Amino acid sequence: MALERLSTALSEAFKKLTKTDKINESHLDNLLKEVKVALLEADVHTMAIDVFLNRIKDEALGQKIFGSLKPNEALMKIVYDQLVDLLGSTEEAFAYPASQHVTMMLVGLQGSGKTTSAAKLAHFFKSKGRKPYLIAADLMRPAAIDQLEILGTSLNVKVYTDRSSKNALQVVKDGIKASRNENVDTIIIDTAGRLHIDETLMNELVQIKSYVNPTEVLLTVDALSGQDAMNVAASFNQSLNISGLIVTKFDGDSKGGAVLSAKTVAQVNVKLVGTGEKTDEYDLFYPDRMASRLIGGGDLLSLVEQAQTKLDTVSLERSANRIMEGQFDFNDLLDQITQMSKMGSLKSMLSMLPGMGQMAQQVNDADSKASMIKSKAIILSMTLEEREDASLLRASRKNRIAKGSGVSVQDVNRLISQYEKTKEQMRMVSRMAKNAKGFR
Ligand SMILES: Nc1nc2c(ncn2[C@@H]2O[C@H](COP(=O)(O)OP(=O)(O)O)[C@@H](O)[C@H]2O)c(=O)[nH]1
Ligand SMILES: [Mg+2]
Repeated sequence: MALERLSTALSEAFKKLTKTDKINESHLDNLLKEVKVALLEADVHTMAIDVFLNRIKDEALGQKIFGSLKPNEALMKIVYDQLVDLLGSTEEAFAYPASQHVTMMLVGLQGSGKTTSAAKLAHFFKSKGRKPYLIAADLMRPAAIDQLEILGTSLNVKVYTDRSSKNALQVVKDGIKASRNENVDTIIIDTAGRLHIDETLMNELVQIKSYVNPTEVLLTVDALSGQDAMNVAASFNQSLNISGLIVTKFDGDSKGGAVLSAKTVAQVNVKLVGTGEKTDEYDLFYPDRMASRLIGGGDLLSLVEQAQTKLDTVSLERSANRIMEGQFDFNDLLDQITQMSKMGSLKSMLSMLPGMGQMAQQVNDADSKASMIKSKAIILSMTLEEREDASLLRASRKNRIAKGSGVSVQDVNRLISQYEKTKEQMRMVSRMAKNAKGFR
């Protein structure tokens, strides 16, 4: 995921405070300094950074009673709450009543991902039982029409095209008229972009918007474009009053700061992130889940949701609940390993588990398969008692386990220390989660 470095920097900054019983202002200043560097590196807009850091400072200094939390946990909760706020609204995106007919318009610079995102939206709405209909109103490049038609066809979604027209507004009018003869309820309009914002483009878009009166005007911005994305967003917002952002190319090497800047700088919320070129590579954007991931708290809800199609969700939820209760033994670890091996990429899975974000970055999916098999063998060689109580694992037992699972004693030690570390992090996260409103 983009923002991995930010997530690492945040958890490292907090880790330094774990041994501190009382947090004073200089601890706080140091933490904020480190967070600031991390945010700058992630290409978060300076205006958003200032607002964010000031709020954390105000909250932390103003809060005298930390409840049952340790000070560093209380601080983590403050950072979490402010991150959620920085990331936008927690209102669910695109949650229209089934009976509502919706129209949306995609706008953005050339190459920012409009056409791809139009197809992703069609995919999304189809998966929600809606009946999407695409209109190809980018007449700048003939290839753009073909591109949308190919994507739409692959999704079995009707695409309205008029290759003879030079007038985008007319194409939209005709397209909407034609849609009335189809059994559709979600119209998605792909529009033309330019390399830079220009007046002709804006006028065309403003005309289309005022004719259509769309439910949503969605701006696509490329996560790779860094702080520039926010200037683009602010200026589109001024002319078109956009209803949400789609941050594309959130996969790959993008720094991803756009998602942390949008609300403060451009006054728009991110609604969707694109995570690949394919029509099913996107995620709805949930500020609370993203914040939780960023502070190393994982993203259990997404994990549970993603797993629903593939896994025994009952056991997964039970395991998530146990983790949230601060219980975590080798059986849980074994359970996680088994589930993960069913789900494909360990890296992406790990990044959703509390406290595992940093581990996720060190993971290489090919190596991890081998080590997963090894870890599983080690746990299976433990007795049931040992799996529930790691303190039983003294030297002679470790030798027996190593022999039984065909690995070295170092391997066993490695797994145990990995387990201890994870358990400690989870304990911290769960304590915090119990106190954080809306955390889970
Ligand atoms: N990796 C990645 N590539 C994307 C994503 N969204 C779009 N692209 C690619 O970016 C390029 C431009 O996208 P396109 O939809 O044609 O942009 P448009 O000019 O705004 O319509 C294409 O090569 C897409 O495959 C994304 O979320 N991740
Ligand atoms: Mg396009």
